[in-house]
Amino acid sequence: MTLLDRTTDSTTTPAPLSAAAPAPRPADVEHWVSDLVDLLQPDAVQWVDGSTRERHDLLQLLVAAGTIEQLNPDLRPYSFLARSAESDVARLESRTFICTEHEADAGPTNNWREPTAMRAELDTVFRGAMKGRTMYVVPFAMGPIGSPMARYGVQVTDSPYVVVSIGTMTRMGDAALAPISAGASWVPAVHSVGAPLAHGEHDVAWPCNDTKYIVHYPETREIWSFGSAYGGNAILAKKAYALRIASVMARDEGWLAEHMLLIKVTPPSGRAYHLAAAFPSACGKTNMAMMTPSLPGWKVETIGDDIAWLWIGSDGRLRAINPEAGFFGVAPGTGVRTNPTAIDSLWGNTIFTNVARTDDGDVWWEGLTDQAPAHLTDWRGEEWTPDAGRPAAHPNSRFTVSARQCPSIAGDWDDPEGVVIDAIIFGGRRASNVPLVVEARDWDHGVFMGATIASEQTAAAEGTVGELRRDPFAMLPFAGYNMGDYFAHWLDFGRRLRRSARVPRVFQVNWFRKGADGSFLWPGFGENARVLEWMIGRLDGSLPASESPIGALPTRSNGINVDGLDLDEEALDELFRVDPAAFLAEADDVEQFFASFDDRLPGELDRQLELLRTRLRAAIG
Ligand code: OXD
Ligand code: MN
Repeated sequence: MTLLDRTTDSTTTPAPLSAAAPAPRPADVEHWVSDLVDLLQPDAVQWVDGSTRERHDLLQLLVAAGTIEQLNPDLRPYSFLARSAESDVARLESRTFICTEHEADAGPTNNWREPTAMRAELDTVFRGAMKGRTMYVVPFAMGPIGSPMARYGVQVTDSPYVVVSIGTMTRMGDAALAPISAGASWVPAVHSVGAPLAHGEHDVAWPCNDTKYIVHYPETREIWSFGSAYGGNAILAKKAYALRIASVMARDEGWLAEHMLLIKVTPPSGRAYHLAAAFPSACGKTNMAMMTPSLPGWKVETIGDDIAWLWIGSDGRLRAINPEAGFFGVAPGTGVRTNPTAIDSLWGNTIFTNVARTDDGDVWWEGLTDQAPAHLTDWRGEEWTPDAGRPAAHPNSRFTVSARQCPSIAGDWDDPEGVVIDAIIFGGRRASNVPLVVEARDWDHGVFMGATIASEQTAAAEGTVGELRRDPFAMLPFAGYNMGDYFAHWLDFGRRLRRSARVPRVFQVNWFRKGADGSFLWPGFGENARVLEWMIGRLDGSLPASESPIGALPTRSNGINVDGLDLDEEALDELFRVDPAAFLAEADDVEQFFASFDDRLPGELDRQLELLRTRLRAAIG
């Protein structure tokens, strides 16, 4: 058996042969790299070209270092398992900083630090941080190269695990360096695991540092990350660039950088619709993006599962791209039954992190199959049996795989012109109150819906609203500027859309409403296609709606198609029940949340809240 069984190329262009002439290095990037060499003091510098040969060499290096192990190639060709340090398993919001001149520009939802003080602090932290290691210089593109929406960056990192991850998640290497050489602007991103090696010191399998920083300077468009190799903290192209820094670029340039999945839905009629949907982390975005619809003749295809960039095209229509090139998905809960498409995508060429290993060298996690294997090696590398009383895979364990491997990937997923968006969906995890689906009255009401998204941190007690975390637009940890200004930007974007060809409809969904016995009322997953069917009926004008104080709901007689579903009348009523008193109580909670934005809250959102209260009071009578 050779280590190299098969590889895929995650770039949009053929992988350059390693023997080909290297891409010209832009002088400004060279200059930046040379300053960083002085600061970080690496033993060597390697410019990453993005070739499959280079990826192979890095994977070999990681196997030799014990960071990853190769899985059984007969079961999971050319795939690997990484086990992180126990302290390095998730995004660290408490160590994520937005450094703007004025605190108010970061806003109440971000950790603010004064930039000069932070630069001085980081200078100490990063000095000599790469001693004993290689510094990789990693050019990358977000979005299809050549797209008017593509944006570029260069990350330096001392983690080969991070390099191969960036290789899957972005268009990386020479293909991205070429537009930078031709003058495209680029965002500098510095990453170190923060574990310098003394001469002759033996490395650990997962180097990292107990002190961590994920620092953003939105005004100068820079990113500095220290101490972690976990994806969300270390693949800086993703959350740090494509959301936090890009949200600021989007505000300044008149577009939107959003925490949204993108799908293409084709009903039996054959006319395709494109939808963008924002859900907070861990609400099933990847499952929805790869949905296998239960309705005969319906097709859902994947464009993106986490991030969307939206803009008004030269035709005046709302367009979107997925700036990423791969999926960094949460493994637990992704199952053969619940998301067969994701499971098919993971057939090979996949890096798994912190999942469990089976005795025959494959992977397993909670929810992959209904029954756990009798024996596993858990994510910490310890023996595990089903009676262990602890999960075998870390709850935030991940798979990293190229979008091209997804069997449901849409033909237009990497169209440089993007896809035309027909509707925007907001969702959260709500055990009570929020109906299965409701349509906003107009764009501004939709912005109000987005601004007030909440998710329950814990299951709600029967009939009452549970512990809520407001996660506006699912962007709470990802907006790189004052969230009040962000709301204003959305409202302004709507005004520009209104002057253009068509304003997309806005919907709110909730797959997670529970009945009196605490069980989910709605089956979810592929059955969510029934909700898409209703939305499309609204878009093409074929389905009526009934007005409610919170928006338009499906009608009882001509609403959601529940044929063949095991759903009794009572459950259906409960799924759509709007309790005006409970919503009035929620309006008070929203008022408090809005108050935290002080004078940065757009007046229109106050107005929307008052309009809602008036409609709710009228409903009570
Ligand atoms: C993610 C997240 O990893 O939202 O996508 O945390
Ligand atoms: Mn996400």
